Amino acid sequence: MTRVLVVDDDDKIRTALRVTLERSGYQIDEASSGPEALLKSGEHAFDAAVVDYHLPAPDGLEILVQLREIQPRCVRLLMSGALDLPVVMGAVNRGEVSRVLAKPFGRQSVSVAIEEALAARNRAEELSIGDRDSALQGQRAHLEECIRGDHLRLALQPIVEARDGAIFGYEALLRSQHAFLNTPTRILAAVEAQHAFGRLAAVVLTRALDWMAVLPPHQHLFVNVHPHELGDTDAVRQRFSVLQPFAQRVVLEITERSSMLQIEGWRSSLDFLTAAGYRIAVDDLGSGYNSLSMLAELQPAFIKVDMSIVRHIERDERKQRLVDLLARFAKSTGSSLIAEGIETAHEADTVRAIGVDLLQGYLFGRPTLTYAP
Ligand code: G
Ligand code: MN
Repeated sequence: MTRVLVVDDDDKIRTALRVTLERSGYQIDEASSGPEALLKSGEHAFDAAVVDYHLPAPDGLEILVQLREIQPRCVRLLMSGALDLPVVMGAVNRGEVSRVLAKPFGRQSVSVAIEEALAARNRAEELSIGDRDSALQGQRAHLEECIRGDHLRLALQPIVEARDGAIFGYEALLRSQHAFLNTPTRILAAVEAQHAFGRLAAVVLTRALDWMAVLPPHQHLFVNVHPHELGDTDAVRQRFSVLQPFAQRVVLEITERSSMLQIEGWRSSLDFLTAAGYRIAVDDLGSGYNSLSMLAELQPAFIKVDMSIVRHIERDERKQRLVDLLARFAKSTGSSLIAEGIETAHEADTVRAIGVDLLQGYLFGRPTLTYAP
């Protein structure tokens, strides 16, 4: 049943409205003041509120503005006299009021106005659901086009040895030539919304295979793996079979940005991958996510310190202490420490002196779509 809150300080008008509206089949609650109205709107959900403008403060408009916050779906009708027109027009234009009942009004016109306002609300809600559906469908079409249409590439960024600058390998970074899904963030958002992590992963692994055919045989390829790809171990086994001949030279970078440890099946997938010869890197360590537990759980062969810790490390003793701690942790657990996002010689010199094994960043090379040794 449609539930209506009637607010007026005039007892006679309130009672008259109750009688009329009850006759039209509504359930009525009454309030004689703003505070009482707001109290009731905290207790029950109303479909509509019919409020007199002329009330001792808060006036009818102020009540409706607050009601919009408390119950956004409740349609708001304001009863007002002709003299209030300028104020009331502003409120309608700002969307604070759905309908105005200009006094004096006939009894029937109140229920007609309520019905019209409710119908308008329902139409608007259906339209917005329709909008959301068609946006999702458009996104699905774009993603499909992006994946099937061969728009995805892996750019290579060098990772060099700290001791002599020799190229140890490259990180493969997703790039897109699609007109709309043209950044990694947009692609990942679409993949997440469309539950298409496995499909993206399959494309990435195929592109990674292309690079393995190009890279010199002593160099490594670091491939970013999204935790959501790891939920289905059988699918993982199948997808990675194309890269199997190169497993010893492929490092899988896993970030804790999306909380892998909560994904069921990650451990058996990683057990399979490490048994197959792939090595694991913990990515973005220090970026503010829960990566310490990843270090404890994964026993990674590589640890990548996030660029936020590398930035201006030469001026910051605490950052130096932190990297020193990680360098000693890496040494004692048999893993290699990589510093990411190095942009200046100062940063490179500082992390090298601390004992970081491998360096990556614009200073040594930007990601490029062509192989340039
Ligand atoms: O999360 P992950 O570490 O995989 O992200 C690497 C990102 O950092 C890539 O988008 C890459 O283009 C970017 N990047 C690589 N080197 C540098 C650098 O030296 N400085 C900055 N600002 N970004 C970098
Ligand atoms: Mn990475």
